[in-house]
Amino acid sequence: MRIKSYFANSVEDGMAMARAELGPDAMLVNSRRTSPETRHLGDYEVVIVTDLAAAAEVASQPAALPASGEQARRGATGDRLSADVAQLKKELEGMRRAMTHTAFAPSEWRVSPDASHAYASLAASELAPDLAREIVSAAEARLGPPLAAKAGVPERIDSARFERALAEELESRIRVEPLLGRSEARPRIVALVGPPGGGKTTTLVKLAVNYGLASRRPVLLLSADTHRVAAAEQLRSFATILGVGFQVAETVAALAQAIEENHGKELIFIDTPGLAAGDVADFGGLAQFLSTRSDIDTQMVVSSSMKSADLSRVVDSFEAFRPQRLIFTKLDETGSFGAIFNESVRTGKPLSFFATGQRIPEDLEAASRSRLAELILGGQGSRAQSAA
Ligand SMILES: Nc1nc2c(ncn2[C@@H]2O[C@H](COP(=O)(O)OP(=O)(O)O)[C@@H](O)[C@H]2O)c(=O)[nH]1
Ligand SMILES: [Mg+2]
Repeated sequence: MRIKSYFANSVEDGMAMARAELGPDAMLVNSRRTSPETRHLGDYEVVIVTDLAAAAEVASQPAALPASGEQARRGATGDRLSADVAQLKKELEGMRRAMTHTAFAPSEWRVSPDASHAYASLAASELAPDLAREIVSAAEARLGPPLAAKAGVPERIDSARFERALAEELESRIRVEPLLGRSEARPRIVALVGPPGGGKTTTLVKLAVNYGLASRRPVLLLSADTHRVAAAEQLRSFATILGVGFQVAETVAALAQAIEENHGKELIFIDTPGLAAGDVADFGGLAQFLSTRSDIDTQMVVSSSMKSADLSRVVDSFEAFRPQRLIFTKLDETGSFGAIFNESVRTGKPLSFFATGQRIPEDLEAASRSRLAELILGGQGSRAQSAA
């Protein structure tokens, strides 16, 4: 960028001088009447720039540019002026950045860049705005009362301490229960419900291997998924490969009977049909059965790549099943993990397991608070790793 001041008796004359010296792309960015000290150089000071992008930025400055008697030489380069403009540009850039941040930041916050940056990253993880705000404020409160910061001067806070406080605030709001079964009830009976394609069957098999076969517990896989042809067959093949018991239950009565007959098993997993929101009402019998049996632990399986609003709708549509816990799948398919957090906070349901890929049985993790906080805080663009 080249900036020069020209002094002339009219703006047109000043422009003509500039074009003669700098070429046709010289652009006027500012003109004003000269001060009494510089009047002898001409009636007008005309500030010219040859870089168009810079011109656009400089032109937006309403304030007149400073000039002094010494530098005001007719047709001379305004070295000081350039320095002033550069300084002004820097300040403007800083202000612009601060304004973007404060557009997000609620006014009760300290003037802390860390806080507005934290808010921006939580928002980027798709954490609900009210939760993000609450968490950032709480993290700030952990740092103690604000130091006596001058008005408008950003308060310096210990960034590492603030990040820890932020992670702790996130973690304190996450409930996890990586459990299978209802308290003392034996056998442990787990039913997985959820929309189609969420990963119920895959996750069920992963759970059966990791928590059944791996510790030599007798396992039964029960398919109540008679909605789709071949759905039960998928589970039957897995059962055959794993060498565990398998039964299909066509009706609720058959399901109850299969459970009754297999009281000697330690773990019973029930696979259910994938239901779209509109189908849930058609499965009232199954919902009634699963939600009223005090020995059945019903868990809802949903994909973490769903948008928060859709997730809420889907989870709400399964309320007739009274799922006690949430299993999130496909963490490997998303870069923003806020929806998992939002939904767990909204419903008050604890998180039980995370599925992180298609590999059976490796891609399964017990849900952990620190893991989710880490994904949310460092999650943009990073991928979930498998627990294998
Ligand atoms: N990438 C990825 N794919 C998954 C995960 N869990 C399940 N899937 C895939 O999602 C598809 C549907 O899974 P399935 O278990 O049949 O879903 P269901 O209809 O709920 O029983 C299959 O192709 C699975 O391999 C996961 O955690 N990550
Ligand atoms: Mg299935």
